[in-house]
Amino acid sequence: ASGEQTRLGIIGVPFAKGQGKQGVELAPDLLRESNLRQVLQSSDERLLITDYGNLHYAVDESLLQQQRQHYYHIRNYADFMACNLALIEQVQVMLQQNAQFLTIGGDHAIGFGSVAGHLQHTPNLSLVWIDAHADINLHNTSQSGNIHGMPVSFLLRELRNTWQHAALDKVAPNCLSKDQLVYIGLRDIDPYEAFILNKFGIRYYAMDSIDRMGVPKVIEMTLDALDTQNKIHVSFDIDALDSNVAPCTGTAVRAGLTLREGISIVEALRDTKRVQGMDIVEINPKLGTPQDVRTTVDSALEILKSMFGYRRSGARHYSNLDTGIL
Ligand code: 5AB
Ligand code: MN
Ligand code: MN
Ligand code: MN
Repeated sequence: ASGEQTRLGIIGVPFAKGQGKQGVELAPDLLRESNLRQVLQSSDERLLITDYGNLHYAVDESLLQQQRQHYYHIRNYADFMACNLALIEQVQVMLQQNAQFLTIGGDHAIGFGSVAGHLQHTPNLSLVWIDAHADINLHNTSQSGNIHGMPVSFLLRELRNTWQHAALDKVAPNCLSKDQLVYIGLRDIDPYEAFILNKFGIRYYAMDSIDRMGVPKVIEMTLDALDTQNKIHVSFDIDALDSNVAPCTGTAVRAGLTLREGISIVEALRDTKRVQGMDIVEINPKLGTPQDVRTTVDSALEILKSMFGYRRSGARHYSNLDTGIL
């Protein structure tokens, strides 16, 4: 019955200029070739999937001027902003036409546009950022100049004024409040990022918290912190997973989440029935052997199917199985 279908929109964002390594731009098409659609569809027959293809953007002169005048010390600011402006629009279109959306990166610089677009459609939003890194550098605190380490700083109300030349109040007037953000999986936080997290009292469950409390407790505390009226955005950086299950990523850090822990987290978030948007980012098929690529893509597919319906317990929607055999 069409009444119970859930529409899911998918956009690929082959953006690689948030960091220095070629290859992340290949991930959207690689996931498609790896049967993403069929994997999701077989995890829940009620999904009605629309693939919007890959995002295109054009850089205009005013952004180049912003870059030259104010943000010349970070790499590819104009491309970053142009891509994210397009993504902000695209996410709103997808949410007008679908109940949920999935953004496939690309590097994590696109987390800004994906969440910002979501916020423009749904101002009361909570964000769960699953990552080895906090991605909350400012243009003047980043050691690398790589903008994939900065997207969260564009989203938070409390940090808006640090990007005073970016016209954020015009391009993304709705922003996230710090108490509606929770990080999970961190283990490589830059010193100034730690300063920001502590100054604003941002909640983060780094790997030591997972070790001490385990995933169920961390999830419980995460969900306790988030407003139960809010929709949820989950931004999943594949480098949150341990490099033995996700070797192909640009900034791999060892001793990360097991695949089971990753799946548990995503299943628990899914069970809230409040997740409305998700990103999967930083898969780089140019790093590692063909076997490494297969391992990384398989892990990503496991994470995605758990988010969009698959249950290890076998719990599922049965109507297509009720064919009269029993
Ligand atoms: B990712 C680092 N903090 O700013 C920086 O993969 C790494 O999206 C950022 O989480 C990693 O360059 C960004 C050292
Ligand atoms: Mn990240
Ligand atoms: Mn990361
Ligand atoms: Mn990374």
